[in-house]
Amino acid sequence: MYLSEKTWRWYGPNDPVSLSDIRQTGATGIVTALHHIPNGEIWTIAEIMQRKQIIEAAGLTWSVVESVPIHEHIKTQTGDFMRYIENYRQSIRNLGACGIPIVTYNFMPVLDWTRTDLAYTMPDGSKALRFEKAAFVAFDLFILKRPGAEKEYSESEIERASVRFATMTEAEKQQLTRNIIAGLPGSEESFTIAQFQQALDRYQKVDAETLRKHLIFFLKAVCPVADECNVRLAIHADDPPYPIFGLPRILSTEHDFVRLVQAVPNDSNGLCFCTGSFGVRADNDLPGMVTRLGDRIYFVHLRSTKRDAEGNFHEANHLEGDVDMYNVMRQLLLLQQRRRCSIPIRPDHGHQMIDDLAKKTNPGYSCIGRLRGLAELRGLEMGISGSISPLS
Ligand code: DNO
Repeated sequence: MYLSEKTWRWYGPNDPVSLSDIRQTGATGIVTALHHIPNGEIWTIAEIMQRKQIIEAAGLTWSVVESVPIHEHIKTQTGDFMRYIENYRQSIRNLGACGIPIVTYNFMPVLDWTRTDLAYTMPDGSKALRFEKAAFVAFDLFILKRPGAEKEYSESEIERASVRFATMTEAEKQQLTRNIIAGLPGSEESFTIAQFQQALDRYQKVDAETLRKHLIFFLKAVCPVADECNVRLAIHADDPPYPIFGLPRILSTEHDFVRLVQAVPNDSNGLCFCTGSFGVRADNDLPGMVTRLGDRIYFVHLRSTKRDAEGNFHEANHLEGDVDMYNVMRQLLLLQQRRRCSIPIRPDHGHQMIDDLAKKTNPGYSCIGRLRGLAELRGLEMGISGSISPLS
């Protein structure tokens, strides 16, 4: 029976969760990146090996890179983008030479994942990440004051945002601004308001189809190299999975990914299947996506979100919320039997809870909440594995 490989995201030597902590979680694989290397620069073999040795000395394996970030110039095809693509190819070659088999990345313009509230109190007293629509719109309209933004929202959204903004204290406005543009863990970019507007302006001529063309161009350049050195690329879903700040987003649905594979069929062109990101859209059929896209799923983020009619969502416990985790896990297990391999999974975004409430933690990446998530997911997997035949 092929079971998933249990992995854990580690932000490197400064992460408050240490490698020896991670060994006690039940994870065997590490998901990490060389966060100190500036976006666009080459990851050298020496740097990769140094990190790999630290991980192996702790009795763990470096299973996945998350992420080798894509320089903004590659997304907009401006400036030195050909040099950055060449650098990316070299980083992939170097990772391949060091035996790191999977590289996650995303192609979201300007911002990586986005939330408005990093400490939303759940009924049980733990803290969750949340995307609150009214706060987000209030930031866009009344703090950023993005030209033309009001055209993108309905009257009732604008009304709710105005009411919300009127109740915010100065400190809350600053906190909201920081949450949105100062960069969540792993996003590698952080902006002031003025820099942020400039970064948005660079996309004035880049609509969704242009951005998709740029992604395809990038993959056509990088996938042949990745194929050759046995590295698999895994694109992460947009989070949230729709356009924000007037920026295009092109990896929000099953169809988006299918189009990418049709354009670049190389084996290395794969998906990081993130149930929490895709799951924010009710029209994404998650268990069905595992079955249909399965040959290309090289890495999996397991978490659940709970959405409401106003467009808010928060991170739910891993087995609750809108994600049908039972059927996702079941399809994943069947997929691994069909492919005769283990696929790395990681528990994503746990709640801040218990002792972690008093600690400084990376938002979404505290230890105990993810430990709970991993334990629940392992139990679910084991239970389902007992009910399916290894040959099915
Ligand atoms: C958030 C993460 C993302 C992800 C990148 C992949 O928690 O899932 O930041 O790492 O989008 O490039």
